[in-house]
Amino acid sequence: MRKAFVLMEDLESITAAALEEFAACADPAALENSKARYLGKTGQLSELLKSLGKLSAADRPAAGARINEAKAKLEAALNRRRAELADLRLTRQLSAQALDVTLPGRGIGVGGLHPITRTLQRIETLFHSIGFAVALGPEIEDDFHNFTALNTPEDHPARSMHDTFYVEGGMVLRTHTSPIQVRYMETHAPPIKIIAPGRVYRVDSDATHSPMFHQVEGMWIDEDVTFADLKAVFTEFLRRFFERDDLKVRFRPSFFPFTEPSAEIDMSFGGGWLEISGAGQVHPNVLSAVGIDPERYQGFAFGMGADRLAMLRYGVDDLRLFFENDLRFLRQFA
Ligand code: 2NL
Repeated sequence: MRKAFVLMEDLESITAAALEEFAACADPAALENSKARYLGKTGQLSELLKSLGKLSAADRPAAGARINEAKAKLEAALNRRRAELADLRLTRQLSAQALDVTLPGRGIGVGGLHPITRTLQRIETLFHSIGFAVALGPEIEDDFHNFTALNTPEDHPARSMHDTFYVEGGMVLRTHTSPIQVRYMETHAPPIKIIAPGRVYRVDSDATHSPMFHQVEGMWIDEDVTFADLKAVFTEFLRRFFERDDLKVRFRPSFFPFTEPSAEIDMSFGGGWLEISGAGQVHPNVLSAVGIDPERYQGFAFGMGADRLAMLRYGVDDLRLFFENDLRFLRQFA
């Protein structure tokens, strides 16, 4: 016959060991293994219950009750530890994924206008202040508006595929913004006083030529607009654009099919001269082609590269920088 107090001593030590072990388990898997060792079918507590039979009948009920109490106590401890471990896991997970809500937001960059856009706007503002309207037109043009109406002969080299981008249906990517002015003259009677800014395209690509570039053309047509008006208007424009009242401007004889007489316009720059534009009196054939009477109306037209003007104004020495869209470059003009 076994002594009840020996069994009770075993119960005490098993319970204490189980509680200690549960508390020491660092993860749910270890805890469940530990549970099996004490509360499982072949666990220490179950073995103790089986040994009740070795007690006297008088000792058995009290001992059985004590064992069941101990079992309940261990089950409660087990459940508490399960909850603790689940809590711990959640806390770890949350802190691993933690957002620092005190960090400043990434923000949306404020963006800025491209230096060529700014240059075009500046040119538009200056001409607008002396009465010129801004006219626009399509970048894909027909042969008539890009060449024929501009008194350009059928065999002119500018018409060759070597110089001009041809697209479907005999259309071209406009090689200048003159067709804007041709369309304007077709739909408006003089006085005509406009500038025509925009993208133009030529088969040309090196350090100083891009296949796409920007032009600003302009014209003033009325009954008595002369070459002297061209000189006054253009000189004033350049002085205001470059903010130099002492800027010198010179007109050299030249040739264009669409003007007669024609001139290249140079401005003083660093002790020398810099070619800045072409110009002239609109050719009578151009006026006739758009239905304006050349016996009654006359005036000047000019055409200049806006990219060149942007390079000069901002001190940029490579045209290609404008079209690479490298933000380190562009940010400087914002
Ligand atoms: C140049 C030359 C020029 C024009 C453009 C023009 C337009 C019409 C009629 C007459 Cl609709 N002329 N435009 C006139 C002279 C020169 O540009 O070398 N530009 C960069």
